[in-house]
Amino acid sequence: MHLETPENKSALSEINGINQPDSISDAVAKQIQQFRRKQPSANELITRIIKGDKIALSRAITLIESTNIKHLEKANEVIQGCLPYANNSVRIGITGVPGVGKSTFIEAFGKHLTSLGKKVAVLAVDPSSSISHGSILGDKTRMEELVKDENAFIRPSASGDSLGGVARKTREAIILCEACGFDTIIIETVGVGQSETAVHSMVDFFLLLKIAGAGDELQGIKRGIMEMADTIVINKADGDNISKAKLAKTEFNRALHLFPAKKSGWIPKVTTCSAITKEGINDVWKIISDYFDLAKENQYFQNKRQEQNQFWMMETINEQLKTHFYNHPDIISLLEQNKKAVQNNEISPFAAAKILLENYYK
Ligand SMILES: Nc1nc2c(ncn2[C@@H]2O[C@H](COP(=O)(O)OP(=O)(O)OP(=O)(O)O)[C@@H](O)[C@H]2O)c(=O)[nH]1
Ligand SMILES: [Mg+2]
Repeated sequence: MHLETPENKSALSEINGINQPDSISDAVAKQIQQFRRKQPSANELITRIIKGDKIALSRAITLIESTNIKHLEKANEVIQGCLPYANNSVRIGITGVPGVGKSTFIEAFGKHLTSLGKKVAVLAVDPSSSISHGSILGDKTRMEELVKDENAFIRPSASGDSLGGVARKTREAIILCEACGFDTIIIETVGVGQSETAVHSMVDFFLLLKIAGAGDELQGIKRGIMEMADTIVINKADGDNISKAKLAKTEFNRALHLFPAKKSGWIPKVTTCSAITKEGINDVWKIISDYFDLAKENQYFQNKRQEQNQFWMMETINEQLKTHFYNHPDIISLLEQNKKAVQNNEISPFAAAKILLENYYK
């Protein structure tokens, strides 16, 4: 073997080692080291989350969102460990069509809450975010103040191809946020599709954000969403819009009266606000706290949470059964064959389903 000596130095040789080039700063080197550092154990994460450590909270939520089985096992351990410290919060769902001002509203509303001494976590359910990379992340600039607030935590929507999966991850993240000391959890969702129903089933209070339109306010609102709302807030009630917003408020109030009474005994309220001037933001919180006073007094709050827990147990079972079925190696190829056969009318859809299920259970 040819050994390198100082005399026959070659550029390919590193026998004497080389000095770090100046371009690698100590700070960057430290960051890289930290990045490569051993992942904290589940117990470490639990201890840190309970102490209110937001970095540990973020890391644990990342585990929840991972598709790696090992991460998921660890995530489950962390959730289990946090569970006794969770549940002590109010959970508020906020929905509204794109552009209605959800992000701006959450910024103003969240700041109002932290000024009252509350600790606010903002999460999102947005199944489309696998494409748009998280609506909250994209407009963190709209939550400039809240992002910097020590008593706030903002996390963009988990990505995923099924609403059920995204919703489960958000629900688990709620538990971790609560264990971390956040007493007000806001769940944002875009007012399109099925995601409102999923959010409605994980929150205590549901807020529908609207803007005053060209007069016919009720047009285009799905009845189901109106029915879920505990309050309708007409945003952008500023400048020339104030009188239109007031008219819209009357119209919504009238429409809400046509819906059957809520099990909670609560009569939904309509109010106006401006997320920009902050006018009316405190009234929104007043309405929400009135609701909580009522629902806690008449036990609806506690009962609804129990029902939701059962619902989520069933949902999780459904979700996992489906995932297991569709990822089963035998099923994947058999499914493709049967899809073609059904398409070519060689077999009925029911007979094909039977074959697949029988193969799965055998
Ligand atoms: N005048 C006025 N403009 C507002 C108000 N709230 C939001 N806006 C504006 O409306 C636009 C949309 O606001 P966003 O907060 O991004 O709306 P969003 O509902 O989060 O939209 P998506 O994230 O796309 O679903 C922005 O240009 C805001 O500045 C308000 O109270 N008054
Ligand atoms: Mg937004």
